[in-house]
Amino acid sequence: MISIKFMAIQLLFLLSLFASPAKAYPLYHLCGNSSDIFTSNSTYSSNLNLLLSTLYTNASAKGFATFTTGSAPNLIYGLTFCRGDIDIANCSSCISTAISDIEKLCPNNAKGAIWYDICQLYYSNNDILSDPDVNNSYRYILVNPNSVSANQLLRFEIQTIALMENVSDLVMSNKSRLFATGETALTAGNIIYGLMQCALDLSAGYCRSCLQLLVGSIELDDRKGRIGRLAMGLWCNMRYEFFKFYNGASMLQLSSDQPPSSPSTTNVSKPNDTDLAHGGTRKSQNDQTTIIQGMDLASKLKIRESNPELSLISFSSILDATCNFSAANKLGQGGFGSVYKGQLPLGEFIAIKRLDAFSGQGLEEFMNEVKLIAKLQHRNLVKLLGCCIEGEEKLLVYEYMPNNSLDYHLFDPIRKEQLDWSKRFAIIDGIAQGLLYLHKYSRVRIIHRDLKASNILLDPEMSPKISDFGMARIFDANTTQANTNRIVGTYGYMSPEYAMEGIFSIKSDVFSFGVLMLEIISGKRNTTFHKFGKALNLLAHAWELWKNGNLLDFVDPSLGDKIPKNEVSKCIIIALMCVQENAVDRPIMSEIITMLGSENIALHDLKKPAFFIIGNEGPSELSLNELATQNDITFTILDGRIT
Ligand SMILES: *[C@@H]1O[C@H](CO)[C@@H](O)[C@H](O)[C@H]1NC(C)=O
Ligand SMILES: *[C@@H]1O[C@H](CO)[C@@H](O)[C@H](O)[C@H]1NC(C)=O
Ligand SMILES: *[C@@H]1O[C@H](CO)[C@@H](O)[C@H](O)[C@H]1NC(C)=O
Ligand SMILES: *[C@@H]1O[C@H](CO)[C@@H](O)[C@H](O)[C@H]1NC(C)=O
Ligand SMILES: *[C@@H]1O[C@H](CO)[C@@H](O)[C@H](O)[C@H]1NC(C)=O
Ligand SMILES: *[C@@H]1O[C@H](CO)[C@@H](O)[C@H](O)[C@H]1NC(C)=O
Ligand SMILES: *[C@@H]1O[C@H](CO)[C@@H](O)[C@H](O)[C@H]1NC(C)=O
Ligand SMILES: *[C@@H]1O[C@H](CO)[C@@H](O)[C@H](O)[C@H]1NC(C)=O
Ligand SMILES: *[C@@H]1O[C@H](CO)[C@@H](O)[C@H](O)[C@H]1NC(C)=O
Ligand SMILES: *[C@@H]1O[C@H](CO)[C@@H](O)[C@H](O)[C@H]1NC(C)=O
Ligand SMILES: *[C@@H]1O[C@H](CO)[C@@H](O)[C@H](O)[C@H]1NC(C)=O
Ligand SMILES: CC(=O)N[C@H]1CO[C@H](CO)[C@@H](O)[C@@H]1O
Repeated sequence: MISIKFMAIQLLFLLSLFASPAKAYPLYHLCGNSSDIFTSNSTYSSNLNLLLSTLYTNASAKGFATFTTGSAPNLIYGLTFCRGDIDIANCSSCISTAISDIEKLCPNNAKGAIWYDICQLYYSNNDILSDPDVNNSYRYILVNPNSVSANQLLRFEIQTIALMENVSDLVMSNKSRLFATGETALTAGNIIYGLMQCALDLSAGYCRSCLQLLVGSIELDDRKGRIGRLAMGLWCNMRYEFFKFYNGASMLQLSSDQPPSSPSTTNVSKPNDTDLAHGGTRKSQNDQTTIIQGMDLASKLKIRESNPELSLISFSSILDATCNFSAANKLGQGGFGSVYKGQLPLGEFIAIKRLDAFSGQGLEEFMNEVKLIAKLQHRNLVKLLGCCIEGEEKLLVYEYMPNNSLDYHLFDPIRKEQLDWSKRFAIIDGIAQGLLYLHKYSRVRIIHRDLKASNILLDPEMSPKISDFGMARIFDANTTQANTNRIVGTYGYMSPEYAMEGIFSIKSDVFSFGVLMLEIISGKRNTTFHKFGKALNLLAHAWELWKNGNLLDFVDPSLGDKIPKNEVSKCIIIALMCVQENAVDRPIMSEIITMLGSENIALHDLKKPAFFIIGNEGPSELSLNELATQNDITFTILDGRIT
């Protein structure tokens, strides 16, 4: 497979190309390299004929087929499938065209791949079936050169991504189909139609990361708001257009223009800007503000566009909602202030963070930060609904999460029983997705800086939502890659470079993520682990077990012994990669997600993690020699693979 040249291309998207669906027209093809040539009338040649004709026959039954034939060195693997909305007759006709085209385009070649609008075919003498293209590196992208207007760009991008994310969810909801379509109205009469698909039999984790990479390509395109896009990998594909290009009704409709389903308008007064600027109290009670809640993303955007100040909420309505910040309403104390539960006049619950006094930032700067953070929308981030500033009071209003935070479940001997491995894995994966969005996919890079179990909230389905993201920004606007003299965060989750020198980057979040993964897998807090007569953290323990080949001893006993051992081991190893002492040795979130979604991961140079001994003065690094002397361990740098 390596020998097929990597090719991610963007061509002008010619609508006329698809004007006549009856005639299959190849969009693109790839062949193996010159050393992959076989001779005519060879065994390989007859195996390939058998493979292609079997793929054709089998796919003519259900629109999808894989097949393997021959024995080494003439072993050959193949995969073909049609778009999920295509009927069998058109499907077999497309595959038949693909077979005759590829024989002409890649004559006597051991490898080939060809894409059409409605079907695709791929074969190779490498085991592409049990080792799919994990990074989705062979992909083909066509874009429509036309763009939406500049004033629709943001809304188009967010709405398209929301649509495609919803469609991806639907793809994965039915394993016997792995295909979905959906639509959403950008403006009245301007409907975006989207389609996503994975090859049947692709594992859920890989299907998800495969689709995610394609959705990610929307934002990586310099934000040009291209009105149509077709992205095809070998194992999954995606397309959206402003016209309906698929057969059948859309399987999902993402509402945008219809009114919110639940009443969400309440009469709260909007602070008077002049008053705010002077830190004074507000007297007028006449303005009407809508609290953005209980609506889908597109409705929110619409309202926000037409009313940019909308997310301001009056202090008096917050006092009402929280019974004057009564102790009974207090949910907890976070790094930046206290959190209260509140209830709006119409009954909806909200969570309110009352920030500790902070300095160094003007009102306008603070508001800009809040607006920016309110734009971040991801299923694994807690939604910021609004804010309130009055006098010295600064409050942020979030959606309320009834299931409390992860630490509440994870570190409780009874409640942790509910967190079986599949839930824990889904939590790890969700946190990774949210963090990737913060680091990479959102419009600004956000470094969380205080990722820990108590900052992971759980929704009713126990799906994780990162909270307190963006707090670092609010507290210090100058923090994207610099040093900080105010070290926020929690010892134990902090990377060494951050704890010691105040240097932070996306890699310090990766470190915290690694600690969090280790906690989720072991069910133990970072600190409670005792070894060598000192409180030694989980990292050292995990490393020691990995070195000694007893990795599974690390796992929380309450998970029982029916865990998928390979997956669990893989997760511990990924966590160890994340807590590497040197930031450059740690993976980035997109790599972590790829690893979480694939069966095999390559281990390059896994080095000792950063060890801390927790003392009264905070963390101090335990040198390798010191640890080795204490326990007579010889550390070695390991390479290898787990399967
Ligand atoms: C062709 O691919 C093979 C692997 O299939 C690789 O070993 C070889 O170096 C490649 N040759 C060229 C010329 O790229
Ligand atoms: C392959 O076999 C066919 C018929 O058996 C024969 O006509 C043809 O010349 C052969 N080709 C080669 C390259 O040997
Ligand atoms: C696919 O082809 C193989 C080999 O001919 C056969 O054993 C298998 O039953 C076929 N599967 C389907 C779904 O037709
Ligand atoms: C193939 O697809 C076209 C366009 O969707 C459709 O009109 C036609 O009926 C299909 N052909 C068959 C044989 O179903
Ligand atoms: C996947 O991508 C990662 C990071 O770019 C790279 O290190 C790795 O070799 C790739 N794996 C494959 C199988 O191409
Ligand atoms: C779209 O996804 C969001 C976030 O996961 C979800 O809340 C919403 O219900 C979905 N909408 C549809 C129509 O499926
Ligand atoms: C899943 O997909 C199959 C194949 O299209 C379909 O027959 C079945 O009804 C779907 N199941 C659900 C629950 O939608
Ligand atoms: C809001 O105020 C208007 C008039 O000022 C009133 O008619 C309406 O009932 C109020 N809405 C609520 C939810 O109190
Ligand atoms: C805001 O308050 C100031 C002073 O109290 C007043 O002069 C101004 O007219 C008010 N603005 C609005 C829009 O109500
Ligand atoms: C909040 O305090 C105000 C003034 O002290 C009081 O009038 C009001 O009843 C209190 N509200 C609640 C819900 O306790
Ligand atoms: C951010 O940096 C700018 C210029 O580098 C400086 O003027 C400003 O005071 C800084 N703001 C904070 C909150 O440190
Ligand atoms: C020493 C240390 O860093 N302990 C932290 C471990 O994690 C909990 C939260 O789960 C923090 O509260 C501790 O401070």
